[in-house]
Amino acid sequence: MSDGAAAAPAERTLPARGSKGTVVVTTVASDSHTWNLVYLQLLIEELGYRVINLGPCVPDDLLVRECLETAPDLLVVSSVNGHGHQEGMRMIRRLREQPELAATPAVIGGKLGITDQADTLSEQLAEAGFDAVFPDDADPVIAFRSFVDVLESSARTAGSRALPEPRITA
Ligand code: B12
Repeated sequence: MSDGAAAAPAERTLPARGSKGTVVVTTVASDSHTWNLVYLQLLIEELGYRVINLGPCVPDDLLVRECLETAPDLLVVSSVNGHGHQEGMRMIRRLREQPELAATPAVIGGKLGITDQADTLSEQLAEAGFDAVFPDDADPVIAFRSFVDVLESSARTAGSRALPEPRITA
């Protein structure tokens, strides 16, 4: 840089692609799978949102920092390596401890455990603070799209950050 101006990260200099708001897409700290994140980014962009995709293996501290900085309209956590339940519980508690993030809509989905107890795991994740849980044994993408629809219509009628009733899809 010859003029001494600091270059901002490319992601932050892009104009918002969608007009509806910003969605942070992330996984948990141990999870190195990436195609799930790419898939979700494309899906959410198609729904009209700007997406900040944090990529694989995101430590809790980094996620909290990013969410505090960007104040997303929705946080989407995806995990497929089998640790999503365990690490998602820890992650959402860390986020909800921050007053600024206490009401941020947050969902989690994917292959959340290594047993077939999706119902129990989903209930625990919802109790810990997720607004919706989309385990992979149902039709998570269809359920997610209708969650976003409800989120948008509640925001329109009740002001921003209005949430649908907590829900679990299994
Ligand atoms: C490719 C792959 C890898 C690649 C990843 C490369 C990369 N750059 O991503 C590599 C080889 C690195 C890899 C590593 C491992 N993998 Co792997 N991997 C796969 C594989 C074959 C495909 C995953 C994929 O890309 N799918 C395509 C994407 C688009 O689909 P998806 O991930 O299923 O996501 C969909 C849904 O889950 C859903 N979804 C996901 N998240 C969310 C979130 C929300 C909110 C919603 C609504 C929906 C949603 O929507 C997506 C689109 O339909 C799967 C098996 C399979 N056939 O699924 C195993 C699989 C995910 N891997 C598995 C495992 C165990 C591992 C390892 C732990 C293996 C090991 N012992 O080292 C490591 C992970 C290490 C780590 N630290 O995470 C297991 C997980 C088991 C479980 N959860 O019960 C699987 C299921 C294989 C198996 N049958 O055992 N893996």
